[in-house]
Amino acid sequence: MKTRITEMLKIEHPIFQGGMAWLGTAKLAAAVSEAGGLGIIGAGNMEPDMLRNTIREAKSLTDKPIGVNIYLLSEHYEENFIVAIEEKVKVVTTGAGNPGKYVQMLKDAGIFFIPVVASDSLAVRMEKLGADALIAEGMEAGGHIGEVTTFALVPQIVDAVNIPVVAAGGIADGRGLLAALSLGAEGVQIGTRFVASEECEAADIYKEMVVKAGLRGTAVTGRITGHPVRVLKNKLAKQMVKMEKEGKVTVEDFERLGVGALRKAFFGDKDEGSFMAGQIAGLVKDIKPVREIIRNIVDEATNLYKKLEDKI
Ligand code: TUI
Repeated sequence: MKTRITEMLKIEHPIFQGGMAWLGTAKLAAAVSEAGGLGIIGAGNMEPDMLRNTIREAKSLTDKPIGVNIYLLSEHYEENFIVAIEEKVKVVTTGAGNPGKYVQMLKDAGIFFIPVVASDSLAVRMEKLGADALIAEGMEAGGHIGEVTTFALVPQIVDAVNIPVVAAGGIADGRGLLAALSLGAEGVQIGTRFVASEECEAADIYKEMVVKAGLRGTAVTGRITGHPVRVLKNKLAKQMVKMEKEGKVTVEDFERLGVGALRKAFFGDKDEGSFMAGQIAGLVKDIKPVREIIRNIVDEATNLYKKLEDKI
C-alpha cells in the first residue's frame, strides 16, 4: 500500500500505533516501527528526562522512524516538545489540545508534525499552522475523546483540508483499514489492538480485559470535567458513571478519583485502574506479536479489496 503517508514518512505500511500514555513504551513503539508501521511513544505525563531515556531506548531497538505523542494537558508538555526536538525524532503527534507556538519549532527542526484532531475547526487551524498531516480521531477511540464518530469525522476532515489524513478510533483489522481508505484517509492509527500484543508491557490483566471486553465493554467517564475519557468498564468506571449520573460530584472530587488511575491500570489494579481502550476492544480476541497483527491487517485489507472488486 502506497499513500502520501507512507511516502512522506518512508514507512512500509500506513499504520500508526496510537501514542498511548503508559502503554506506548519504547519496546512497543520499536516493535511497530520494526514491523513497517510507525511506532509512537506516549509521553503522557512523563517527566522530560524519562521521555529522553525512552526515545533513546526506542532508537537502540530500531533504526526505523519513531514518533512521540505529546499530551497537551500534561504539566510537562512544553519541556517534552524540547526533548522531542533535541532527540530528533521523526514525527511528533499531539493530543488533547492546540500545540500553538511549538509547531514552528518542530518544523524548523525538520520534524513531521501530525496533530490529533476531533473536529473540523481544529483541523483547518492545524493545516494553516503548518501541520504535515492530521490524525482524525473519532469518539470510538480509547482515552480522551471528542464527540464525533470516526465514520462521520474522517470524510468531513478529508474534505476540509489538503494534507493527508490518518483515521483513528474503532480500527483493529483489515476491514477497518480498507474502510478508512474508502473514506479518504491515507492511513490508520490503531491503539487498542496493540494493547493486546506480546510487546505491550502492561500487566497481563490489562490485555486480558481488552480480550474479554464485549461490544458494550467500554464507558465514557469525566464528561463533567470537560475531558471525557473512554475506558473499559470496571469497578472504578462504574463508580464514576454512577456519581456523574447522580450529579453529586464536583469536578475536583472526580479528578481526585482519576489521579494515578492510568498507572494503576498499567500495573494491573483491575478494580481501581483506569483501563483506557476503544469500542473496538470487542473485536480483539487474542494477544499476538506486533508483526503478526500488522501482517494480518494489511493482508486482510488487500484480500478484501480484491474480493470487493469482483463483487462491485
Ligand atoms: O489525546 C488523546 N487521547 C488520550 S490522551 C490520554 S492521557 C490522559 N491521562 C489522564 C487523564 C486523561 C487523559 C489518554 N487518551 N486523543 C487525541 C484527542 N485529542 N482526542 C481529542 C482531542 C482533542 C480534543 C479537544 C484535541 C483538541 C481539542 O481542542 C483543542 C482546541 O483548541 O480546540
